[in-house]
Amino acid sequence: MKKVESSTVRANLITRSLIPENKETPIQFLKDDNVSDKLFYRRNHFSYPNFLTSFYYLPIEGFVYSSKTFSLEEILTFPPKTLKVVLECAGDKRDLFKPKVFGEQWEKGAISHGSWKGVPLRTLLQFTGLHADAKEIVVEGYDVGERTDSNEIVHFSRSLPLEKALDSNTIIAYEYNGYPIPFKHGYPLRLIVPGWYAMASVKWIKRIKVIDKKFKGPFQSVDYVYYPHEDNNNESFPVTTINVNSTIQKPLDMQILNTGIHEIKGIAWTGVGKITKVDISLDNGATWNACQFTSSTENYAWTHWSYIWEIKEQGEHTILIKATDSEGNVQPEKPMWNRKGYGYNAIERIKVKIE
Ligand SMILES: Nc1nc2c(c(=O)[nH]1)N[C@H]1C(S)=C(S)[C@@H](COP(=O)(O)O)O[C@H]1N2
Ligand SMILES: [Mo]
Repeated sequence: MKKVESSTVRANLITRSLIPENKETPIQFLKDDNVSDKLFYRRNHFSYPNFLTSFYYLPIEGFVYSSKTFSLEEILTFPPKTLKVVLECAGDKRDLFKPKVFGEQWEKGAISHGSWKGVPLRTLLQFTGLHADAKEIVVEGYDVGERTDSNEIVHFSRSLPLEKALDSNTIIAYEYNGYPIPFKHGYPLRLIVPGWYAMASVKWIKRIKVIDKKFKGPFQSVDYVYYPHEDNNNESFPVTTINVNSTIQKPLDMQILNTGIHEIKGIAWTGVGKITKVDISLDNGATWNACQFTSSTENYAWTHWSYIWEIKEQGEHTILIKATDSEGNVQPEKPMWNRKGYGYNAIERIKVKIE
């Protein structure tokens, strides 16, 4: 009998839908901080676009002094910036909301981490200039399709307010982990908006348009809006910054363990500032202990944490994890329920049984 090599036993993406392709990362089994495209979650609103990548140009137009079309070669000549960034889908952990909400039932794997290299958007805008009335920058993707709510045929497009668009960390990326961006993740150019939920990071950029008003595209005015109420749109507000959050990677939820010593470990991340603290509770929140950081803590990147647990008592145990960031944001006990199920970040909770 042929021996099965351990190198052939590996994790795969978990399929949520095939057309469009929506698949999540098996986050419990992820070891790499530069997530390879094999394990990078995929979130698409439409089928993959068809366009000539060998004849690619990026136009910037609208409320600018002079429109300009950049070639890829020209973009590669500008001073680059490389950033380690968490991309998290706003719908990550959606399946945990109670009551449940409609939409892709993402568990904990609609998140990735890697190194993006590109040119700050502001560098390109220095060539075109901005009109005094300029208000927002719209970034349009090559992908198109029909909206289920309006039957309208639209491109995936999103805007950024000037302040975020001109932030030196908002980049037009052309490399991921040292290589051209994999096609499914936005080749040849992708907007990367560190600190914001990943709907802002538009793939396959077709053009950039400066406008003098608020952008009203459906991926901004219908979707990616927090609707706090079940039956009306009162008090709604846009989804932007990533909430402070954490995920346990080991042990697994509902795993059976022996008495003894176990390492509990995982990741924590936030959209503003850095992770400053990750606390663990093994008694349903009565007492909390600090976890150790096992990686550096940096803006926009995820942080690894670990806790060594010595457990002698058999039976069921709940493990709670609560991250805090440098802005004082803490994971709440209850998530902010909203009709479209965005931004879930309640205290991370799993159960294990000790035998
Ligand atoms: N052009 C385009 N950009 C897009 C999307 C899309 O459907 N089309 N989806 C957005 C959403 S909601 C997420 S979560 C991320 C997913 O990026 P990934 O597929 O590289 O993981 O891309 C964002 N950018
Ligand atoms: Mo998303």
